[in-house]
Amino acid sequence: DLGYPDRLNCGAELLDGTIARLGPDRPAVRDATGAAWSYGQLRDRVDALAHALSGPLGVRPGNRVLLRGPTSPWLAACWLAVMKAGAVAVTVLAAQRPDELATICRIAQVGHALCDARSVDDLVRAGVPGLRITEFGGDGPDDLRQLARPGGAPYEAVATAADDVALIAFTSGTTGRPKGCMHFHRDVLAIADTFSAQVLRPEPDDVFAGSPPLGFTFGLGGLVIFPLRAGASAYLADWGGPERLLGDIAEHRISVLFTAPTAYRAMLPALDGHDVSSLRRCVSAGENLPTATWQSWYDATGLRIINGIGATELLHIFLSAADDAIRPGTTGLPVPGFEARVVGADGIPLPDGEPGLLAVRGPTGCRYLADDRQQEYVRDGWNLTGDTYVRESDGYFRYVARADDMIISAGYNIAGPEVEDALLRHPDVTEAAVVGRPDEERGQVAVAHVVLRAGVPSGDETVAALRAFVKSRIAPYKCPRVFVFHASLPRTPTGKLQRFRLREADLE
Ligand code: 3SK
Repeated sequence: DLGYPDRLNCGAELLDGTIARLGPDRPAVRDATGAAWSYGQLRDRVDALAHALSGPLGVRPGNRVLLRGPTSPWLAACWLAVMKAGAVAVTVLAAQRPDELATICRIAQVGHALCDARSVDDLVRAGVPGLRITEFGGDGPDDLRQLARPGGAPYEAVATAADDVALIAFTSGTTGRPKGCMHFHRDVLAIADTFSAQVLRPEPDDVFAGSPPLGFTFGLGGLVIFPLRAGASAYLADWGGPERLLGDIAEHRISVLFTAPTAYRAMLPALDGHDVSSLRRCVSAGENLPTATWQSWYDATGLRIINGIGATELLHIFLSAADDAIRPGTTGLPVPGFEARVVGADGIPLPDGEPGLLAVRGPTGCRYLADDRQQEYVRDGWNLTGDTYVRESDGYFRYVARADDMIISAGYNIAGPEVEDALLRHPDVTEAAVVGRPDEERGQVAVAHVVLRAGVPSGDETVAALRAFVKSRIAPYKCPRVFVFHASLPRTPTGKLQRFRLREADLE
């Protein structure tokens, strides 16, 4: 029990609560255009936006408000204003296309949208009946920035209940129909008071930055909720590639970095000439972190990546470890406040060392909006994340694969991520995904989809070298039978590998 009162508004807690503790003058958010707002300035803008929402825009507590745009201080301010106004934020990705946006608006019954002027076309094209779109970030006379000029009266946050819905975050996983995950005001604070407070332990002088967009709860937590709860600041910008992120780290003295394994791998060859000495915490989530990537980042920077697994259904990270507790090759331990176990298909816990389904429970949890997949995700109060894990005898949790991604070949179980880790240790490999292909004789065979370092030929010699390399590191039966070379691998807008697309392409 995190001891929250029955009446709780997470927007007010994150802003006014932090100002009450640390004063209004500390830096809060900044961006590449030179905008740099203190906590007091951020609150002025948020309050002006909240007045505009509850006044001329006619948004009432409980109304669903879609938020869309590139990562920016204005997008963060709009999210906070929606919270303070007691409305429900429906966060979407700038990358989502009109059809997806229309589906989300229908499921979440969205009536209002606050949309960055740069991302408005697709939302208009979605043609959502009755949707009132207000733009922000532009210079037009109707822009929200004009409606919400700072300097007015403070806004008294709506006295929401701790378990009123604050946000609906959409996920379609790596495939499938979108599902809206509802999270309460208390959930928003809970992720800051568990993973962030206990594993990251940020200080007010920390500067947060990273690549996940605010429409992905990994980014919303890491770049808005965690820094504000700690009285720290955030540099808010979209992912612009490894060079840009490294430049931003040096220029803005970033100390807490949130990104995914692919971005750590992409930054490695570009590290030379960039000053990353300000970094003290590097968080990786969104995908399995191969040990090879952890080790290369450690060798190059001396920094131990904090690995974590989270889910939109649980809002943020629930297994992780920091500092001396980090054990490369594992995800870590349940974040204080969460419990985790490995269960069989019948939901009964398995002995340590045996692979099974990861089951988690804690202060946050899955509440799908009007979706009967709820019964599959939550059983007996435990959230089944769809990941296969092993719990080691010392209590550490080791990722094996997504439950539906295990390859069964001639009776052997092959976990794609273990083979990918072996491949990624080869200096010529920059990305790897290992998936199953149906095979008459063996049931399935493992196929390696590989991105090679620029200039490395993709011929038989490379295949032979990769085969020999993998066989020298893991049991030879796990070595892929087939190698396919690509310029890049298919990913979701949140950066997750789309293995199903590789499997489908392989069958064509
Ligand atoms: O989907 C994920 O992997 C994730 C990771 C960290 C925090 C939140 C999410 C959704």
